[in-house]
Amino acid sequence: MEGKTIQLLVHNIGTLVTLQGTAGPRTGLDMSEVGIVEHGAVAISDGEIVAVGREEEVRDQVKGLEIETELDAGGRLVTPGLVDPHTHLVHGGSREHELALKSKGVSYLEILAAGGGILSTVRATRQATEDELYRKAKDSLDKMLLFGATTVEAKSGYGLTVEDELKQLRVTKRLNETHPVDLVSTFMGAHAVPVEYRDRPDDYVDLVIEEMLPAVRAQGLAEFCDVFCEHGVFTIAQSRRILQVAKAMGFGIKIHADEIEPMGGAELAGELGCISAEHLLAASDEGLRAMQRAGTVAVCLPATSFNLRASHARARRMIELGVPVALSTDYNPGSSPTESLQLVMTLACLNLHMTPEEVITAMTINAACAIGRADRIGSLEVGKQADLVIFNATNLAYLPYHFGINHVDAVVKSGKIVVHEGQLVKERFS
Ligand code: IZC
Ligand code: ZN
Repeated sequence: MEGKTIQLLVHNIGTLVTLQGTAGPRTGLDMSEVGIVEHGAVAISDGEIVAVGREEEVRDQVKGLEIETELDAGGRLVTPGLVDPHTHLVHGGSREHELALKSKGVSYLEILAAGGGILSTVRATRQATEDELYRKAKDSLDKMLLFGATTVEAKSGYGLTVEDELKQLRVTKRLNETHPVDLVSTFMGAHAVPVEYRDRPDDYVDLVIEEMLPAVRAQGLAEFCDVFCEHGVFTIAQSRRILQVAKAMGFGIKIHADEIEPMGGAELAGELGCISAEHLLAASDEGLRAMQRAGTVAVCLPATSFNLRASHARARRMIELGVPVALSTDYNPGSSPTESLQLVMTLACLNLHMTPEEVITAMTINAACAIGRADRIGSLEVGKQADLVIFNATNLAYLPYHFGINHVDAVVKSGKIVVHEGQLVKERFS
């Protein structure tokens, strides 16, 4: 600590949720241990946390050091920056016309089979320029930040040609370089079978394996590979082929599994050692056990269930079986057009029967594990990146309770105040 300058001291924190303790992913009862400190403070130097805990202790540790900025949290609630581990951030167009179809009872897979759904976003994304995709995604990323997200995963999968997939991934890279929110990039060429391949889906799988994956790898445009394993989309056998090759090439692997039909996607996630499996509404106990053995994180998406008026992931069963649970918006133009992790908090409490403590664990340390970032983010501990949120609330339960509004007062990203009094601090953006 000697000789350091304190870039920022966040003090007068009423309730400081640190998530200190088990490194994660957290399972079972550990998901309820959120490491609360009352009358807390966080000291930051060079973008990293150098002291965190009770205010007297933190002040003692930084005694004699120059403090550049002090931020008074006003006795409110502070948590680690929220981590959104599953989004389809970059895309063209929107699908509000599907709302009327949904309210009439037309299902998600019926809309897709009729050439709508994902395929209508594919048309809009192919038509859009890189700048147009960038501006639209930036607008959503600003909203995510305003709602408290400091790291966001973003998938491709609306190009479905080599060039259009690379175009989407380049937008993610450029946003990561210019926006304060950190992005983690996932290649999802196997998101739908494009119309050109409708009658020969295995040829499309070959294209993904032989051309897309090597191009994405060579250009360093994605860290993870994901597949939409679902009836009418990609089969278990096709998903296995793609993910095995991706793994051998050095990608981390993820799978949209058992969202609508129980297909054995959770079992496959365990078999292949996926870092995470997503949705899982219809996952069997056997599948969940396979995930538990492999340490695969279950990424639950209750805003999608809400919006599709579907059933809900069995989060309580997952927690009981020792599967680590994370939560995400699943932000996308079809099944979950929302950037708000705070809405997801409410839905997770009411529909997945999770407690506010489990919910914050699922949106911080466990979400960080789902994208391979738990060494840097997801908890407020010495040596980690200084990403935190000050909420206009005094306790954790207030966030899911008072729903449909934004409680964020301030966001600190890598030690810089990027949201202040609920507004973006524009000079922090390049
Ligand atoms: O655009 O509908 N579920 N993929 C799998 C999505 C939803 C995104 C979309
Ligand atoms: Zn998804």
